[in-house]
Amino acid sequence: MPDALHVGSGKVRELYALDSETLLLVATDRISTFDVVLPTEIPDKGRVLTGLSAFWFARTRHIVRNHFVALRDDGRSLECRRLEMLPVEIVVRGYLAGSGWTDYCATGAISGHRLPGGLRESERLPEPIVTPATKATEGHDVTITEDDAASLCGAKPYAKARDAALALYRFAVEHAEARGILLADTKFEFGIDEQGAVTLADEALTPDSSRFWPADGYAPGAPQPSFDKQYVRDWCLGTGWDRTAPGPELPPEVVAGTRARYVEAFERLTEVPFARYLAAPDVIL
Ligand code: Q0Z
Repeated sequence: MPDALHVGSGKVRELYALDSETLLLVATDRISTFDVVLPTEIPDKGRVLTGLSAFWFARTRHIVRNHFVALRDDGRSLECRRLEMLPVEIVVRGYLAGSGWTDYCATGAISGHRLPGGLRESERLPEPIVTPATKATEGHDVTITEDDAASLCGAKPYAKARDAALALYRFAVEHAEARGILLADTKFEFGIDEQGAVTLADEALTPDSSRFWPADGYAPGAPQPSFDKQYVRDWCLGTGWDRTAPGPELPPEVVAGTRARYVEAFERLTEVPFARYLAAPDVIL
């Protein structure tokens, strides 16, 4: 990236500044499981995630404005407007999974939302709930109440971001369900643009920022298999790996099987053949 300044790294993404008002988000082919980045890459995983983000940005502009500026021809890099980020992540949950299930079991509530008794793991909630979290620089994000999020963001910006997050989630759930994918939960980030407007940022509605489950075989009462990562998780645990770094190298058949699941998610959700995206990424817009 000779003409860009590196400004940040995530576990599987890199962030560059192109000029004072524009950033470049680059999705790599790195994959993490059980919070460990594996030594083996999944070819095109970054392109799948960037293409999916761009797809959702292009189709949800009627719900809320977003930071998207352009897709680069490499298919994995997205130019975006630099925003003043809100200091919380906005998680929307439609099903009881992950830390939501853990919190419900311990307290009967998630992020201050009191839920009916007797719900099972992975069960659909009566209504989607918003469970904001602080952004930890290291370790796990911490779920906070909506009142705490409103104090951190300002009441009006928080209310706008939360309403947008719920509307985005409902839109994506309906789109995905019609294509055989359950969107159990997802995490959004918002910022404030130069005009003071709450704006959707970061990646959106990708398998790395969401739980995608195959609708086929959905059965509450147990954890559901991840649409994209289940093959990697099962194989890694099958080696006897203790979930500490470094993770195991993946054999070629596990790499190929996992790549195929990411590409399948892309094609089901976008209805664009992945080869067409690779040839000309703008077909997704
Ligand atoms: C996103 C992140 C990544 C490391 C900052 N439009 C924006 N304006 C200002 N800041 C951001 C954005 Cl998207 C922003 N992150 C998350 C992404 C690598 C961290 F690729 N941090």
